[in-house]
Order: sequence, then C-alpha cells, then structure tokens
Amino acid sequence: VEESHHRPVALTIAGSDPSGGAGIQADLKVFHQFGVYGEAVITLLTVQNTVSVSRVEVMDARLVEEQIRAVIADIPPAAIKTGALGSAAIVRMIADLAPQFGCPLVVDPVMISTHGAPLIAKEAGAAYIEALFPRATLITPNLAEAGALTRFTVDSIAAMREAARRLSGRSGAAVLIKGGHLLEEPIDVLCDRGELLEFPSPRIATAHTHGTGCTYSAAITALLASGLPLREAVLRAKQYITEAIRTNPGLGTRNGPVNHFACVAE
Ligand code: PXL
Repeated sequence: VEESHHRPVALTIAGSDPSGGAGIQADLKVFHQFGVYGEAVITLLTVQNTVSVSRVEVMDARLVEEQIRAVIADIPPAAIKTGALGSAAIVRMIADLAPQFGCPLVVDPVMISTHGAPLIAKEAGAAYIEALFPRATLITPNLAEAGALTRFTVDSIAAMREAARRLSGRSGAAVLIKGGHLLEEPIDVLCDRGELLEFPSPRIATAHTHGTGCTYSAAITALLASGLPLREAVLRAKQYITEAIRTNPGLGTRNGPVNHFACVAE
C-alpha cells in the first residue's frame, strides 16, 4: 500500500519578482515554509532588484485564465491568494472564475510596488470593488491601497477602522488593513463580520521590508489552506511576518527581502 504524504494545497495568482523577495517567488517560499504544497499562476513579469523596478510586462488575461483553469481542475487548492494582477481585465476574469474555486480567496490588492512603481492601472480599483472583492474571503490592503479604494486618507488607527468597516460592509469580505506604514506602532485592523479586531506588533527599524505584504498574505493563505479559522490565521501570520522582518537576511543594496525562513509557531 502506498503511504499517503498528503499536504494542503494553496494557489497564488500573482506577479514575478526575479529578486525573490516579493510576488510569486515569496508566496511559494512561504507556502513551503508552512508545509503547504504551492501552485503558482503568473500574471505579470517585473524586471526588478532591491534598488528599483525597471519594467512590468502584463500577461494577456486569457493566458492567465488558461493557467488557472488547468491547475484548479487537476490539483484543486484548499485556499487561493491573488497578488499583483496587472490589469482590470485580469481582475474581472478572476472574479468570473471565483464561483468555481470552492475555497477561501485572499485578495491582496497590490497596486504599487515597494519602490513606488505602479503594478496596475488606476482604473483597476473599480474592478476590484465591483467584481473581485464581493468574491473574496479576506482583502488585505496597506494604508495607501485602503486610501485609494475608499478615496479618503487612511493614516491613523481611527481612519483604518472606518476604512475597514466601509470596505467590508460593501463587499461582505473580511478586511485586514495593514499598519506597517503608520508612523508609530504597526497595528493591523481586521473587520470580520462587523466586528473590529486589532493586531499590534513592535516597530522594527529596518529598510529590509521588501515583499512584506506578499509574505504576510501568503502566510494567511497557507494557514487557511491548513484549515485554521480566519482570525487564528491572521494572528499566526502576523507573528510570522514580524519575525520575518526582525530576522531579515540583509540582502541587496537597497530595500532587501524579509526572512521567509522565519520560524512558524506550532
Ligand atoms: O509587494 C508588492 C509586489 C507584488 N508583486 C510583485 C512585486 C511587488 C513589489 O515589488 O514586485 C511582483
């Protein structure tokens, strides 16, 4: 009899960061670190290193759709995350496929890279709000993304609470607004079914935070694939990303990656 070595499966639909700190590359490392088998559909290629993003090439929406259909029909994931999607057409295509997913969907509405390079057209905000957010289990904007999506300035805990309530109320999804860019303590605010929860962590003084958002949402996705409830998954992923920033390997000449090898608490 063949032994079963079954692992939970997670799928990331995201962009490529050849420097390995963000995007698809980060997601797969994180899935692996959490003991989850990773599948990866590529939406766009970036040319980048820790200094800058010099080029972004977005795939045709049909090509992305074919990749998703091929993998979900054969190795169905237990959780899916989206990262950089590159075009409103890709955002809407994923929303159209989402009813077939049959598993939690984490949407990280990546709009601007760590270096400030746009990874999607501004108009894609409407596609996220109208089409994809209503299909999501969890949405994970940072302060700038929460501001772009709600059209008000999100730069305080009070504004984060308000933005999380609004985005969650409109979509029905849980919303985790990440406070890493707050001036003080990096508190994250989760609005889950009308309830607000806060996840504080100590501020770590470092420039090596490239890929933080991808790494965090990938950890949440891995934990959801493993069967954890949402709030538990966010709490454990927050601990992991904090440790990953604290123990960053100091690679590259500018904004280096976090430590994807950071310890995963049992
Ligand atoms: O962290 C946002 C992000 C997502 N996806 C890709 C990226 C980046 C930031 O650089 O390169 C491919």
